[in-house]
Amino acid sequence: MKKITKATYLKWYEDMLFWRKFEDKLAQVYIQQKVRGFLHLYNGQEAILAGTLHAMDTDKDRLITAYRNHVQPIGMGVDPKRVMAELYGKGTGTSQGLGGSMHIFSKEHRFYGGHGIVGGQIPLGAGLAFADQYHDRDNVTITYFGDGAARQGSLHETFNLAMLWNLPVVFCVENNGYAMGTSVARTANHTDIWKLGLGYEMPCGPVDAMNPVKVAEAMSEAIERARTGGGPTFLELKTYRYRGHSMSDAQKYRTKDEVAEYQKIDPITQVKEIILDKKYATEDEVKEIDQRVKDLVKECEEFAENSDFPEKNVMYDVVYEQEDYPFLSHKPV
Ligand SMILES: Cc1ncc(C[n+]2csc(CCOP(=O)(O)OP(=O)(O)O)c2C)c(N)n1
Ligand SMILES: [Mg+2]
Repeated sequence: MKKITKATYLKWYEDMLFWRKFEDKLAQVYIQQKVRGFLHLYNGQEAILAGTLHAMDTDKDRLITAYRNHVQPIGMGVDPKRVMAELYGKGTGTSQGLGGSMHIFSKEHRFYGGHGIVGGQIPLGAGLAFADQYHDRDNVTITYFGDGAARQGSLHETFNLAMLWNLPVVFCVENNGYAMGTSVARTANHTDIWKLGLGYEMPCGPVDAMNPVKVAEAMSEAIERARTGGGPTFLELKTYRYRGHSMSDAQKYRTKDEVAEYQKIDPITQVKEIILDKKYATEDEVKEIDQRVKDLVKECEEFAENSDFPEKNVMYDVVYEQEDYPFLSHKPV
């Protein structure tokens, strides 16, 4: 595993804080109706991405996830200004403003969405891994999905084939305790989701995903296994989301005390404490990072605000078409 150093902790702190503040800004502009449609935020779950990126080779490995998908592409190298613009529906966005919140995508950065169908990306992740195996490339695909998706049939069909074909993929369930308002305990007879791997003899286990160190360790082992021909792994990343499922969620299914309990083990606070304890940075240096983060969020907001909406014609340029298809007469010339 790549060593976890002072530089790692400082990067984790700055990255996770930026992702948190980026999402806080989105919540704010959503209320102002500048960002519309659905908006699912990642607050609380940042250690998953921080730990995963440490373990990945981001120059070659791939990442796919569900609709809680604004910060992963940023982690993979997509310009955050373009992600913000996409959420605003602006032409400078990652998909020219036509995808919006649930559909961030960047093939160039090996980030494959952004999927609104719960569990839909599980077989797609295996497909990406299959392509790498078929072409003799030693890339690994990380496939994230929620606890709600873990009970979909698509998971079982995919696990079966992924093991049969020994695919280079790491399946990660982000168990944040709830699928919309339904707790994990209400959806199955046992709450150890990682055990679903046992039926397929897939290496599997639980991970404390409020701590990026634990995530990095588990992911490094799994990625190494996949890269060296050892096949898939299934990790249950135990996490928590602080905000509602989406922006319209009265959260009647949980108490404020429950949220507060998890905030006590907040990943950003944990990392900040280590930085200060080990004297990796002084309080003042941490404040400089905080300011940098604030400035970058502002830059993203201004970029999105000042960008134009796409030309209407773009709508016709991005859909599948064939020359002899009979209904093309609406296309502007
Ligand atoms: C196939 C399908 N069924 C239902 C829905 C509606 N739906 C959207 S999100 C969601 C909950 C999924 O929860 P989970 O997988 O735990 O992910 P989380 O939101 O917690 O990240 C549901 C049921 C959907 N989008 N797709
Ligand atoms: Mg969930």
